[in-house]
Amino acid sequence: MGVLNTTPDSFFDGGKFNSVKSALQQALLMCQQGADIIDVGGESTRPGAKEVSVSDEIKRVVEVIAAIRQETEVCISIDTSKPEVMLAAVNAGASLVNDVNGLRAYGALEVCADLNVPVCVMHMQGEPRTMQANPVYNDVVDDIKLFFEQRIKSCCDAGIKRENIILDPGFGFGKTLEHNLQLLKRLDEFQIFNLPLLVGLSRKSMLGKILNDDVPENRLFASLAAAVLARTRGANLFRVHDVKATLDALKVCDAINGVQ
Ligand code: 7PM
Repeated sequence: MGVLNTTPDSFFDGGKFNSVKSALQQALLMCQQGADIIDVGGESTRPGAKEVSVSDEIKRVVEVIAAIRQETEVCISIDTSKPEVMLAAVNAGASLVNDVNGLRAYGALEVCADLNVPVCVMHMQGEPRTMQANPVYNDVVDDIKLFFEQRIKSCCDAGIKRENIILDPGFGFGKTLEHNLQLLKRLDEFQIFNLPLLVGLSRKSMLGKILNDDVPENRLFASLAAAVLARTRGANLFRVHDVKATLDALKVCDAINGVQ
């Protein structure tokens, strides 16, 4: 899954892809490099992000999704927590909903059930603006397992098919470095649900903390190491900025896993 930020102030792509044309170019490049999914995000609720109205967010993502859809058949996911944006994005050609809020917004479960699309349910403790202030868990893996159990039940009760659910522990979302390391080390424990596991580790600040490097652009090699480690513990989908590099690393990983 290649990351395509349409926000003018996104943390890595930093406004480079804020026009539809350059967003499309970046999407096509990631497809060429082997991405199966393009994750289109236009949210304004991330830490430090500027406030943008729902209608502006819809306009931005719909334009980009429509442009990608015109050029390729690639699966497009919409990275949003807002049911209005989910609906508009799927109508414009997206076929997967990626929600960092785990479909907890009012109306999100119902919209996704109606749309009958796969959903990525991510764990986040707290909310983006304050989540990193003082994250606390009893046991981070056990607590997130319980969260997944509850969200899977809510999804199924709302009419979302169980086979349409993807789980994501939400690296960096209301977690200390210790929590993130624990999650990565014990990622295999989430295989109990028998559902696909998505991980977003690409260029995240947890890697910056390990490297003692504040610059996201300097975290590619650390991101590849993290992706490989996640793969050996059962991750199925990888939300990344660097598609070709990650795919190469994962190919080596899978080749070794396939050997007798
Ligand atoms: C600021 C804070 C900017 C966080 C960007 C981010 C994930 C995701 C994101 C993830 C899924 C980033 C994040 N992360 N969706 N969207 N899983 N499913 O580092 O880990 O890209 S945004």
